[in-house]
Amino acid sequence: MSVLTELPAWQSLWQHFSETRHLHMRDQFLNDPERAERYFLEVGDVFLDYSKNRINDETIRLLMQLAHEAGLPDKLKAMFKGEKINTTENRAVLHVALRNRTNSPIMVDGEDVMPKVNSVLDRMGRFSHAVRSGEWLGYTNQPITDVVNIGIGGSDLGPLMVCSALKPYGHPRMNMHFVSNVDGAQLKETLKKVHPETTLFVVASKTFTTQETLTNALTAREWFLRHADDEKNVAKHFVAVSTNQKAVADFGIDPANMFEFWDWVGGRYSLWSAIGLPIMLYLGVENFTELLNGAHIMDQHFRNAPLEANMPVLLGMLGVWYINFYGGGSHVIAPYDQYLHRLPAFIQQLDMESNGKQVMHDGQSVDFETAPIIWGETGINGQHAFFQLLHQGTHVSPIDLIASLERRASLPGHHEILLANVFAQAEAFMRGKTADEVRAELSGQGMGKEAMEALVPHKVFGGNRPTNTLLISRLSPRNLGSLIALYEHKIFVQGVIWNINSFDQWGVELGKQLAKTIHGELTDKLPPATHDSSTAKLIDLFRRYNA
Ligand code: G6Q
Repeated sequence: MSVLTELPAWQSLWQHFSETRHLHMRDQFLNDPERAERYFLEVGDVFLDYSKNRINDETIRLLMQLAHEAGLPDKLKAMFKGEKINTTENRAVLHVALRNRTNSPIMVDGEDVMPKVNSVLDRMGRFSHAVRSGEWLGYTNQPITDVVNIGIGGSDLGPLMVCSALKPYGHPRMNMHFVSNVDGAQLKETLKKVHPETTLFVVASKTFTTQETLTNALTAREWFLRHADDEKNVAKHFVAVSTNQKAVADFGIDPANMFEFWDWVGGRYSLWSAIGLPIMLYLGVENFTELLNGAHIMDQHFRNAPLEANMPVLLGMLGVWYINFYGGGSHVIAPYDQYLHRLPAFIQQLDMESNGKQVMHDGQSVDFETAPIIWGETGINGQHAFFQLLHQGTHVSPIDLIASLERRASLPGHHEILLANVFAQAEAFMRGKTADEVRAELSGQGMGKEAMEALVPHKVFGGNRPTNTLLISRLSPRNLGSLIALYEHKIFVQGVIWNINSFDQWGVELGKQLAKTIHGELTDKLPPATHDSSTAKLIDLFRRYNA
């Protein structure tokens, strides 16, 4: 038995679960007019309505007791203080330092990290300003019009998601492109759209050893040199973002064109660092700073608010309630905003890579579930597709419905329709539709009794399906910063409860090693002798097709 499952609060939560699981939220709302008022939180311009969850005051009390018993307050302090909480890599975890707007010292190995954070931010700012203003010129003295970020995973998804989300804030001359896939197609299609004289490549890799990124970067460089001829022109069109200066120099990018970050920034938590350079190039220094400010607001709230009024803590503990007690193994992210269409993919990596773990800090196996499967799509499109399962399927999956309140002035009428859908879905997931309600509806349409009774079971919705409604005033850099930090901290909370290391990723590292042997066999024609018969057959098939 793990320490967690022996904690008094864990045991009490099981008891509480068996006493309350039959309760229906519809009745809870009827019997408690204050419910929506009580289960509502506001941080900056982020509003969370968590009243449509299968909880009562006792649930919250016990979940908070569990957070205390699991040591959340101390572990939270340890992260902010720069302690090496990433135990398997012996690293601090300090994405919060990257947006520490008060500039208070944060020490790692006896050194305050803030001066170097600020100095890289300054360099990024000067460079972005030069590119955006047209002062930075390409090899034929033309300003940059296109930025191609070459990176994968944490060195791709964050900047890609933020640049898509904040498109209305983007520089009108700047077109942003993101190449992560090594299949050749993504790079080929991107290169068709850009011109070597006006394109800036940002090669983004924390380690600068990732095969996909280096392969794409080399191909981009060859393409560039086919047009630009002279090696000396590379400096005007290629910059690197990395922690590995030597590998950047070996690759042929002048370290003067490298923007640094540090091993205490996890890949999936790195958009606030130099990995965010494409964001700054696109949005400008002021908007990037606003993104940091928004995250800082959430950091301060997370650090200082009491647990029961702490937005990331509540979201994290509600997740624990469903994952560990209800046995819900998935969680849906449904942004009602096309600009946020990459948010589900971003949070999917953030959560599943952080908490997709099966051993605790001490190496013992867990005896409880950890990270849920995160999935999703823009909510309105999801409604016309997988929401069927969410309403009537056998899986119960909590859903985060995310939207902004202020209408976009440019297209009247749209926003009301959108928000009506958000609120109606949340209500329907909570209430469901009873057999009597279905009968009343069908008889109102004049349907005969026999036909009606045959149809009733199909049109009944059990409801009682949990949702969080997360609203922001508007999709601004500041609010997006707060929203991302909210999810980062929610994931941290769950990692603490489960006593797992949320900041390593050995499964991803394995992927980086695995392909190497087979790559040699595909290219060098070595006999694929060391594999199982299936893998050997597949390798052989590939060779025959490419002989
Ligand atoms: C993020 C992950 C992973 C990583 C990529 C790219 O937390 O570790 O997604 O970002 O594998 O790694 P590099 O930045 O080192 O190329």
